[in-house]
Amino acid sequence: MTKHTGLQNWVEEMRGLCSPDKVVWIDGSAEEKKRLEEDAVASGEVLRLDEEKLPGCLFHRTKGNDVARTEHLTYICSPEKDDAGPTNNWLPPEEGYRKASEILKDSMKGRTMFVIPFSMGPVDSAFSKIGVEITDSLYVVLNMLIMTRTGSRVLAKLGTEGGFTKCMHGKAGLDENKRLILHFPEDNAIWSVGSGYGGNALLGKKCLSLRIASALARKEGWLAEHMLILGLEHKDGHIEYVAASFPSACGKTNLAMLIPPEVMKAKGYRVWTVGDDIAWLRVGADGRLWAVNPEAGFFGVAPGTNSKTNPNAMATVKKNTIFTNVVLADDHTVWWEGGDGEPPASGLDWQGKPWKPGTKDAQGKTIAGAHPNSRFTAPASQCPCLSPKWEEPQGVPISAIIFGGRRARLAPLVYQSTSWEHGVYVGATMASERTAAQVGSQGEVRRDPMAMLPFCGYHMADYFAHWLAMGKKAAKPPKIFHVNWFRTDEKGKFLWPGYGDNARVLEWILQRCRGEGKAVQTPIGHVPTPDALDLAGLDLPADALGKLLEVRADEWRAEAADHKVFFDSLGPKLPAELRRQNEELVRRLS
Ligand code: GTP
Ligand code: SPV
Ligand code: MN
Repeated sequence: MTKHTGLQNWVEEMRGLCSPDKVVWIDGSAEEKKRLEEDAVASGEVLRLDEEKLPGCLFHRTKGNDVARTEHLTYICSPEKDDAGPTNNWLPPEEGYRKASEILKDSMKGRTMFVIPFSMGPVDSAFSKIGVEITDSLYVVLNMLIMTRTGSRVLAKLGTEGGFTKCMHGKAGLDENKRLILHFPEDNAIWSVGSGYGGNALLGKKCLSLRIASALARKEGWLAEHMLILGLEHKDGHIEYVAASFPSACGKTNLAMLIPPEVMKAKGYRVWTVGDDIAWLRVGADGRLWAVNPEAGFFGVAPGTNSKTNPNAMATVKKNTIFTNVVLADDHTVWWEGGDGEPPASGLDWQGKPWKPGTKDAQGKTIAGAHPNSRFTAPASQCPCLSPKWEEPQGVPISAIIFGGRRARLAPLVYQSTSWEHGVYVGATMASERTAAQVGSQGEVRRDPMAMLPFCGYHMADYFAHWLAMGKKAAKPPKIFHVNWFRTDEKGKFLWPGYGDNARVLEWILQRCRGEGKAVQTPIGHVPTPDALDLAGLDLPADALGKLLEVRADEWRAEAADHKVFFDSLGPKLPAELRRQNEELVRRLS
C-alpha cells in the first residue's frame, strides 16, 4: 500500500502491540465501502435501514456508557504540565503511552486492524493535514469514510517522507474504566482507547482538527477553531462569510444550514454552508482571515432536527447516512424526539429496549426514545445548500466572527464588540449551560472560552495571547459579535424563535460590518436599537424584544466579577490586555 517506511514501521509496531489476526489498509474505493458495510452488517455492528425509505443508510447503537465525549478522561500529554494549562487534564507522555499500551496489549486478538489514511481538508490543498487512524472498529471506519477524505489518494500525497498524525484507536472492550483519550502534541500523535463514540473515536475530528491542530496553529501562526462557516448571499448575488463558535449542541449545524424566513428571502437572502463544526483560519495576502472546513461530512445532533427547524439537514440525511442511538422503528426507519412525524407505534429505544411513545420509567418519568446526544453522520456533498466554495483550497474570507452560548439569562440576543481586543475578551469569557454532548451535570453554566474549553490543545492563557496576536497579524480582521438564541422568560420559555429567524440577526451583523445598522453603545458593547432588527412577520410577545436586548448592569457586574475569577484561575500567563479589558468593563458598569 505504501513505501513510507515511517508509516510502515508504526503500523508494524501497533500490530505487535495489539496482535490482530489481520491488517486491512483502507483504499477509499466504492467497492471497498460496500464490502465493509456488508461485514459490519454481518457482525451485527450496524444494521441496514429500509432500502426504499432510507437508501444506503445504516443504524448503530453504542454501548450505554459510551454516548458522549468524556472530558474527564481526555488528556493533553505535553512534556510539561504547564504546557497543557489548568483547563486540561495532563499526564506525562511516558505515562500516557504506558497506560494506553497496557490496555491495548493483545486487545485485537481474533479481529481485524484497519489502517485509514485520511486528509483533513481537500487532498490537494497545501493547508490540509494528513492523519492515519488505526482502529479495530468497523463503525469508526464507516464514519471516517464519510467525515474525512480517505484512502489511496491520501497515501499518494503522503509519499515516502510526508508528515502525518499517528491516530491509534482501540475499542479494548469499550470498558469505561479503561477509557482514555490522549493527545501528544510534541509527537503529533493521538491514542484513544475504550470508547467507540464520535468525538472520542473519530480521531480526525476534535482530536486532530482541534486539539492537535490548535497547538500546531499556534506555532505556525493560524487558528484551529470550533466554528461553523456560512455564506450569506445578498440580492445582488454577493456573498459574505461568517464563522461562529458555539459550544457543543448549541446550534452550529442549525445556523450553518439555515433557511431564512419568507420576509428575508423576499429581500434576496440565502445561506450557503461551508462547514458546521470546525474552521481553520489563516491570514490571507489581503489581510483578511480566510476559513477552511477540514471535514467532509456532518456529525450532527439528531434530536430537535426536523423539516421545520433544519430542512437542509433533513434533506442531507435521506441517504448514505449512519444514524447512532436514535429510535429504531419496527419497519427499519428511524425517529428521534423533535424529529419529523409521529413517533413509531412501537420500536426499540437507543438502548435497544422495546419502546413506544409515552413509555415511563419506575419513577413515572417519560423515557426518551433517542439519546439526547444521538447523531447522524452524513456526507457534506448531499447538503442542498452546500457552498460551491466549500472545497476552495484557500477557503473563504470572513467578515464576522460570532461567539455564542446557551444562556437563559444575562446575555442579550446580539451585541458587537468595540475592537479586536474587546472581541477576544468577549470570546475568552464566553459561558454556556452544559448539554448532552458531554458527560456531566446538564444545564450547569460553565466558562467555555471560544467554545474551545474541551478542545484547546495547550494552555488557555497562551491561546488567548495567540488570538490577540492574530488580530495584529491581520490588517483587516473580522468584526467580533456575541449572540444568545437561548434567553428565556420567567416561565423558562425561549424568548427568541431561533433557527431560520436567526437570519434577522445575521443581517444586522453584516450591516454593522459595513458600517451600517443601528446600535446603542452599552457597557458590554453595541446592542441593536429596538428598530434595528427586521422583525417583519414575526409574532413576538409585546415585551419580548425589550427583554432580548436588555443589558442589566447589576447582573453584568456579577458576571464581570466572575470573569476575573476565571482569569485568576488561569494563572500568571494571562495576557495583561485581557485583565485591562476586565477592568474597563467593571469601570463602564459602575
Ligand atoms: P455539536 O455538533 O455538538 O458541535 O452541536 P451544534 O453546535 O452543531 O448544535 P446543533 O445545531 O446540532 O443544535 C443543538 C440543539 O440545539 C438541537 O437540539 C437544536 O434543535 C437546538 N437549536 C439549534 N439552534 C437553535 C435556536 O436557534 N434556538 C433554539 N431554541 N434551539 C436551537
Ligand atoms: C461536539 O461535541 O462538539 C461534536 C460531537 O461536534 S463530537 O464529535 O462528539 O465532538
Ligand atoms: Mn462540535
